Amino acid sequence: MLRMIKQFVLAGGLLAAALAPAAAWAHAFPVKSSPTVGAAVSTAPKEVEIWFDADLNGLFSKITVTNQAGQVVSTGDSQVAADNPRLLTTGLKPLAPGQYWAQWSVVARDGHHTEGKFPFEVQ
Ligand SMILES: [Cu+2]
Repeated sequence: MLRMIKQFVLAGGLLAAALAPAAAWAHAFPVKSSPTVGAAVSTAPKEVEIWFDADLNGLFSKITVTNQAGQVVSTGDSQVAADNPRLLTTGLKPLAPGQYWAQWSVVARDGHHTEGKFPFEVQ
């Protein structure tokens, strides 16, 4: 019986050791954004901000915003905030009412790439 418990504890310890690096090396995924996902805003935003759950590599991280016609309405290069390595921002041209997509493509400090997109609407 004691032997069984010892083996169980050992197996549990190994499992924890195997899981810990995976958690510490998580990729970057959005935790919130402005505008929020699927939002309908009455005032055209001047920028899109996305907060991630891991530090970003600014060289390889960007947000591209397009209108319904597929035209790019984001301006310049996306910026990782100087005071927050998890916040990525892009400027926007003046937005007319309509549907828009914010596409994000980022590389976390662990070197892993993730991407996705979400819609928002200007009323
Ligand atoms: Cu990763």
